[in-house]
Amino acid sequence: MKNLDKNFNMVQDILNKTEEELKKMNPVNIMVVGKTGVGKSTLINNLFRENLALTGIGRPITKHLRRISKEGVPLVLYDTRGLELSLEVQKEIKSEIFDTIKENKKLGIQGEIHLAYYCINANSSRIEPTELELIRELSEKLPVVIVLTQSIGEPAATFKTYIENLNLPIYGVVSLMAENFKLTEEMSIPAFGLKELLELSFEIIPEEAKKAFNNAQQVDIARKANSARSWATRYIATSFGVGFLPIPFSDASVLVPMQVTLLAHITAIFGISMDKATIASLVAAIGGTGGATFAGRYIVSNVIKLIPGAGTVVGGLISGTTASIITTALSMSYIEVLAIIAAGEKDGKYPDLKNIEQLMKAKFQERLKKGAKISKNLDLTTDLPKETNELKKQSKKDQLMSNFKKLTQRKKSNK
Ligand SMILES: Nc1nc2c(ncn2[C@@H]2O[C@H](COP(=O)(O)OP(=O)(O)OP(=O)(O)O)[C@@H](O)[C@H]2O)c(=O)[nH]1
Ligand SMILES: [Mg+2]
Repeated sequence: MKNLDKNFNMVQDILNKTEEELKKMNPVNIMVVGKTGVGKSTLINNLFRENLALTGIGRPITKHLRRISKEGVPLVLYDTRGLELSLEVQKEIKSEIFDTIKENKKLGIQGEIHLAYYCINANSSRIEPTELELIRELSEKLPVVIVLTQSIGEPAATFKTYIENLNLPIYGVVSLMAENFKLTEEMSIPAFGLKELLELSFEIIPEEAKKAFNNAQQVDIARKANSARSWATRYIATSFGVGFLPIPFSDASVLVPMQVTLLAHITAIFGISMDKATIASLVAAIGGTGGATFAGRYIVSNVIKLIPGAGTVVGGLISGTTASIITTALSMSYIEVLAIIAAGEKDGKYPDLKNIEQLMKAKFQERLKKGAKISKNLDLTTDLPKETNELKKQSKKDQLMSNFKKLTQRKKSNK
């Protein structure tokens, strides 16, 4: 374990592991159907991370179908084009759509298309028979949600009611405005409805695709944080719960691979575009090394000092509780900071690295103190209640005293 202390590059490891996790993640596959200009790309760019319709790699898989994906985002989109053209073309598109659905179905849960958004401009106020036919036929193969795009005011609401009354075999109708709609220089209609679409989609897609969908979406950051928190809590409980044998401080670096796994998995659950520099700042905040090279023992010995009652580094032990306080503080503060970064990223703002480092440091210390407070009745080197240890010490003293007395009495009687 000693060599782990030396030049252990935690940052690169977190990045590699996150990438590995992402590769293992089943992607979520969504088809986006609708005439040109209704707002398919705008919807995609606002619902998912990384301006996918703009920056993703679009590859034509048939004449009228494009497959959009991007490395690091576990999402595959199928975007239609030309639906507004002649009936001839519409027929072609239809057969392309159904062929693609069929082909993908053969690939199993990982490759099949999980959901279709059928986009209609809310201001069109009418839907053509050919579109209705396509929606009906599509619904036989996939769960379909009708998305009413660019919804404004009363006419959009009336159109929604009209569509709902058609009793189509769909999963729902969602009205939305994917991006703030500017009316004048001073006035705009704020975006709405994306969260509703997200929640409905989560109900529809199979369990296997939910993790990827949560990673790819950028609308509900709290949802990402909650899912990361509950995973981390479970991981920590199983790692440091009953059966964890206290480890000597000198072996503290055994905790580092665990911490790498933890941070990488949290990053993968969250779905966030972080580069090496950002992770380095986060790691520097807790390791205090200021660089990418991370020494496992350094964090433990420095962190231990921050936990009241955790004992001293020299010759001490790290109990399950101490390990769990450190790791919980690490994960929870990391998640808090990721949430802040993600919220900024959505608005195209990237926080200053120095600020990230300071924020992480502050959150981490706050969490450590909180953890130590909760466990203030425990001896943090053994996990036994403090009173028990006191009692043990007392009884040891008593025994020594009585032994001493016996000895001195024996000596006296020998005289
Ligand atoms: N403000 C605002 N504008 C929107 C919204 N949706 C669509 N638009 C406008 O409509 C235009 C067309 O939207 P796109 O998202 O490109 O439409 P599309 O369905 O992808 O069109 P094609 O790629 O040609 O099939 C955009 O340039 C926006 O100006 C929205 O939610 N808010
Ligand atoms: Mg488009």
